[in-house]
Amino acid sequence: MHHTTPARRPAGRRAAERVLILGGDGFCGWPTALHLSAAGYEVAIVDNLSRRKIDVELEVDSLTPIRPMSERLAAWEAVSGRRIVFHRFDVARNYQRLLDLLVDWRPEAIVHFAEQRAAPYSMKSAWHKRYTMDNNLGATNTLLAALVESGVDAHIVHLGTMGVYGYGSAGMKIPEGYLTVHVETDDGDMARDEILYPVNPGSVYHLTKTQDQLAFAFYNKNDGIRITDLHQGIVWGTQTEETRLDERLINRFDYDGDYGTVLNRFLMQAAIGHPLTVHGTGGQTRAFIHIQDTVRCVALAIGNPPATGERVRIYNQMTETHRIRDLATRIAAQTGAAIDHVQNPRVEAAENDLHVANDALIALGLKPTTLATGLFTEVTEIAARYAHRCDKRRIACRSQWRRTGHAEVTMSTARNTATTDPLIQPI
Ligand code: NAD
Ligand code: USQ
Repeated sequence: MHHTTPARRPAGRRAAERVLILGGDGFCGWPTALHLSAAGYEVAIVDNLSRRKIDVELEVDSLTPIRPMSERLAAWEAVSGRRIVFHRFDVARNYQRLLDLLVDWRPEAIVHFAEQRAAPYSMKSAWHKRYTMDNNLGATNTLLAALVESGVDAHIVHLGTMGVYGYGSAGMKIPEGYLTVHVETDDGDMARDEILYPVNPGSVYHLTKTQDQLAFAFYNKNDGIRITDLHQGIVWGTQTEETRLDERLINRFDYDGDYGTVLNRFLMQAAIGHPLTVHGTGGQTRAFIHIQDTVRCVALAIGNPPATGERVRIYNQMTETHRIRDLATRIAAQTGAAIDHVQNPRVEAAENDLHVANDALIALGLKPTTLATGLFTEVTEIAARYAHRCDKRRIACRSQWRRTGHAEVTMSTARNTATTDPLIQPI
């Protein structure tokens, strides 16, 4: 291992100059890397390209033609004159590579996107549950342990999820991470405390994010690691100011039953004349944010790091909430698409209300981009333009949260291959 002396930073510079982006080839990570590079940060990406390999496993591809990493980076340099460095390795498994990189490059901020992020993928089979847990908890703990070992005082900005809270609340707005509780002590007094908001994950993927929270709380308390955990809602949209500069920079667009998220799926379905696939009654209410706001929020978090000794900061990174059937009705009214109420493959509440506090990012200067016809049009146009790349066989959500009958469970346990998805084989 060779260690170089870090370049000295001139006094009076901003909170971070060098930003390491773990998972920087993904849907949120790539536009974030470009946004930060355009803003003048020195950016390096780490990614093991697992997301591209999962496309191979699922026999699907991003609707938009994403380019190989070397082409992406060359295009960015040609367009902006700025370089982004790429390191290909597995954050969960390659501790030494990560440690060396931290010690050599000494980033001031690390954005952590490097996790398996699809709830349906995490529920496909025992293999997928184990992979998601191993990968996500492994990546987070490896990062935290390596950061402690390196002695580098970098601020971690992690992408968490609104799903850690579940999607209901006891008649109150979901606060930003912490809940104030009043507890009766043994001598009858009332003690006030703040605890992490009780978790209520809806999938193995969401479960990993609830466990990430505990890891952050621990390393923050024990080692003083400075962390901002962004509890993000469902991201929609495709392009940002930077990704639309050149077609070779285009962002990925997932439409398949595992990785496609609901609003982008509906917009894409409308564009190709497919009925909108509402799960059950569509009474589920969820939080949303546009991809352009995702990259702005990450930049705001980097620019406003916690002080030394401060507890983990948790921000709810969402701009609005919508009921699924209302989204479908709105898109159908605009495009003439049909609505199909399909059987819900998930175990989730059929109807819920959702009220969320998001004051912290607004106070830092976020100007929310809310659902507007113009933005719908942008996504629909992207979808229409690349409709020829759509494989309609991949639209249905085949990943089931629960086996349907006891007999099936017994059989599946014996063979360890239970699945309704013909693509899934035990690995
Ligand atoms: P994505 O799958 O497109 O990107 C994740 C990237 O991380 C991929 O490029 C993948 O190859 C990489 N990666 C995964 N495991 C890795 C590992 N062990 N080592 C190195 N690289 C690894 O997902 P995304 O939509 O960009 O999401 C990024 C983060 O934001 C995730 O943590 C996700 O939970 C969170 N998030 C996403 C959404 C959304 O709607 N997309 C919403 C809320 C939160
Ligand atoms: N749904 C439909 N029809 C579809 C697809 C989904 O009705 O065709 C429903 C689902 O049943 C669910 C809701 O839409 O009730 C949202 O599903 P989704 O796939 O859009 O989002 P989800 O699985 O929750 O996961 C996504 C991201 C994940 C992130 C999460 C934020 O993939 O990484 O953490 O959104 S949140 O939802 O706030 O937890």
